[in-house]
Amino acid sequence: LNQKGCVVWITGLSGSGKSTLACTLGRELHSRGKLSYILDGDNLRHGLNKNLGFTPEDRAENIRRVGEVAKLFADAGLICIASLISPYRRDRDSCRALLPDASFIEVFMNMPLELCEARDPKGLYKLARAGKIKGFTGIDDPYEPPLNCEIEIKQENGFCPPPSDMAGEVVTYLEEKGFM
Ligand code: GGZ
Repeated sequence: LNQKGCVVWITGLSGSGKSTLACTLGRELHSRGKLSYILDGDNLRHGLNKNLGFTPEDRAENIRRVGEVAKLFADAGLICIASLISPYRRDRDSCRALLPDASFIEVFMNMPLELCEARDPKGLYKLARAGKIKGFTGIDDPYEPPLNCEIEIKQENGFCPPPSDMAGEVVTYLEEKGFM
């Protein structure tokens, strides 16, 4: 019985495809009989983190809480998929430090801002450009790309890989590292 849990931490801009990857990966793991749980930043902000905004301090607290919860799931033997912008390197690194070596798998959705902004699924970039949202990641708040992530997802020949390919890449990594 393999019960070694881990955290798959998906970071990237709003609209970079984090939630889509999280969902696709969750379904793929389920179909392979692996227990997983998705912690999605946007969802958690309706409950656990509803008292937090988007100042650097609030984002740090948001990431810290999700990191602690993710650790609990991993301790319980699950593959915990966390999907948050998590724009600041030090906040992500603090979460990594909570987990045993190799069980924090950072996945960087390295999509160009122009692509995310063109997608603009909720119209938030438009509002940010108009100055109606202040401190929006990628517009007037920084995104610090990982320096040594485990997996980087990016466009190839100008095309975004299909979510099933992205999830497949993560699954292969999890297999190689003995998490499934
Ligand atoms: C970034 C914001 C902001 C600001 C609201 N900056 O793409 P979405 O809409 O659905 O998901 C984003 C979500 C970000 O929540 P996270 O918990 O992932 O952020 S962080 O890790 O930085 O704490 C976005 C929406 O909230 N949103 N205002 N100013 N994204």
